[in-house]
Amino acid sequence: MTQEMDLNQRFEQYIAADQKIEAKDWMPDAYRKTLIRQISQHAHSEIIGMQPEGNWITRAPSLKRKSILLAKVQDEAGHGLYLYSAAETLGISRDEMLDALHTGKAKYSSIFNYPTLTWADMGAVGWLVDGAAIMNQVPLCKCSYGPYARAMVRVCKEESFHQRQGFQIMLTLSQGTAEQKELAQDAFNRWWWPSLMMFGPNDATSKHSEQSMRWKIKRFSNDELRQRFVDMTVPQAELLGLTVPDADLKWNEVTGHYDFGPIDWGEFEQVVAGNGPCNRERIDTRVTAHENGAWVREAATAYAAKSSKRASSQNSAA
Ligand code: FAQ
Repeated sequence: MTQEMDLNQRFEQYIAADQKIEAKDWMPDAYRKTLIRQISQHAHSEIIGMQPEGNWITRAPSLKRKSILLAKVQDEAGHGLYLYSAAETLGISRDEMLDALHTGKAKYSSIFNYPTLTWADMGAVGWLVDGAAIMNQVPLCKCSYGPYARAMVRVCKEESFHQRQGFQIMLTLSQGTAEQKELAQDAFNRWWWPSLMMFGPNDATSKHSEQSMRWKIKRFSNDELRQRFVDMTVPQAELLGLTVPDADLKWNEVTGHYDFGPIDWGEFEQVVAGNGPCNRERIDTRVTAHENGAWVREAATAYAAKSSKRASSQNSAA
């Protein structure tokens, strides 16, 4: 009991001193549990997030756009892998995490349950979804858990490239024909509110924020980050010549921030509960891809077993 108290005290000292907690360090069960929850949800979001954009690889308007989109979608797969690896350091296996995703027990970001209807959606997703992801994830580079914080550094660099390529698609469309500008506006209209929902429930109802901020997993609350995102994105929309789909949006001289209209939390809850426009399709596609990849996993396991047998027989011969 006293030993646990000492360990806890040391853990708290590390957190207070902004020192990283590493995989082999003692940590409270609840800290471990919430990290597994957040990191695995984050990993699931990255790999499910490949689907809405993967949908447009075969229909990109040029070879250049196709290769850029292909590279972006591959980056998201890589982010999933770093994050699954970071979560594994906490003592959960990749199979357990994937099983939770496939059986609907684990969450992933609500944003990926919306359809990508036109090419302009590739612009809107890059600009808004990756933009929101960066806003949320840059502070995670300073998360108290070392393996998560380090994974986020590379993820953020790549997300920042993704955001710029999305903005560039929006810029091209909004400076194009009237029809192209209309496509950009339509995509903006459909992705704006779901992007604000990505930051999670408002501070009054967010159940994990307070504790996660105390542990320095999260550095800012959901509402703080959402507000920063609005403040950053509105001038970008002006530059594009697009209209933010919010009649209540206005600059507030007193606070120095944009005021924005109410978020439809009913819609958010429905999407998180599995009833969004594409929830079923996303999981079905993921499960099918996993099943189709069974032979690759079996071959890789057999190869690894053979290699380690060869290595151990060479060792014993030497
Ligand atoms: N969707 O108490 P809080 C990307 C859940 S990656 C679904 O506020 P917390 C890259 C939450 O899990 C995007 N569920 O929770 C990309 C919790 O449920 P639980 C993903 C949501 O953890 C771009 C409950 O509501 N990014 O975009 C959502 O303190 C383009 C209560 O919420 C991350 O995961 C939501 N939007 O704060 C890829 C970043 N929001 O677990 C492809 C890391 C909340 O009790 C293409 N995660 N919930 O069952 C975080 O920063 C946090 O986990 C939050 C939520 C901010 C998402």
